[in-house]
Amino acid sequence: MEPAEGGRAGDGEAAPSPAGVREGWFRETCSLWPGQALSLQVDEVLHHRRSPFQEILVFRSKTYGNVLVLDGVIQCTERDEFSYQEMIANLPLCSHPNPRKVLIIGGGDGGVLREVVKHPSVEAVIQCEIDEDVIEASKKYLPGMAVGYSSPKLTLHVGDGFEFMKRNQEAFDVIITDSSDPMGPAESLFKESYYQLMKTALREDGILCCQGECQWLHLDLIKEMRQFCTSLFPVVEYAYCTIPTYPSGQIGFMLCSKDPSTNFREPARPLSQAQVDAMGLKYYNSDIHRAAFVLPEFARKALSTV
Ligand code: SPM
Repeated sequence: MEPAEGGRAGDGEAAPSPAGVREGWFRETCSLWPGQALSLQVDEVLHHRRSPFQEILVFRSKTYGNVLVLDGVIQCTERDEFSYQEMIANLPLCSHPNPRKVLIIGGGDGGVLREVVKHPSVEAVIQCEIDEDVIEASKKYLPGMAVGYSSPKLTLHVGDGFEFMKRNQEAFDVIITDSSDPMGPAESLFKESYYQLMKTALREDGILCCQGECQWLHLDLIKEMRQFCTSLFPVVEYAYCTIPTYPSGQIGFMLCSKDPSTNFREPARPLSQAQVDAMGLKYYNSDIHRAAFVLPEFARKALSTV
């Protein structure tokens, strides 16, 4: 592989210099957040290859640990990943009275899986990730996230989440979709037909939680999603967390329940401080769960009309 500008080459098949790496810095630009960019200083490019689905880049950064980038967009850094992974896992799991069987769609780095298997009530986790190369890169360069792959609760399915759910109806207590952004391979995961399919794959009191984009950047998309979710589910909420390396420093979650009595804003199973400590949580606790649904006025107003 050709060395990237500003970074020494690591392993991987021959590939051109990683998009976005220049003069020792990785710069994340994307048409989904026009006119703004986040830059991280690169110590070394560790892995760069094109899988059948996307361009995969892992680099060691100066101050955020190892960083996974797919098609030029940051997916996680070792320094702040816990915020997103803990929230997308624990918001739905702590809202369900007894989650036993969980489906994760996407989440190839393993961080969400790591959080889900911590729950004693969870007996089985099925993860459906389409890109095996992301899993392998994570096992090698993001071991703190990929640790979940060694759980005996896991059945890993490398393949398409749509096809898997069509074959597994009314099967899951919780479905978590840990996807990249709505362009390229993940575009269909932000559409009504996908939410309809998740609904049929959930048990009668099932809950779903999906990567729900950022209120500062994608309010129209969030509004549209909330609209179709409300036509499918009796309970729908949007929550968010802070995370320095996603655009605008935040990312949200769309939560839907088939059970009309679900109240996402109050955890059905609050965690004691001893449980938070035992689970090694660094972002999620029951207070941040409640706070995650309290939106700034511009977003509250936009979404309350839906
Ligand atoms: N397990 C971590 C995978 C991350 N999945 C979400 C990535 C989103 C990246 N882009 C954020 C853009 C927010 N508008």
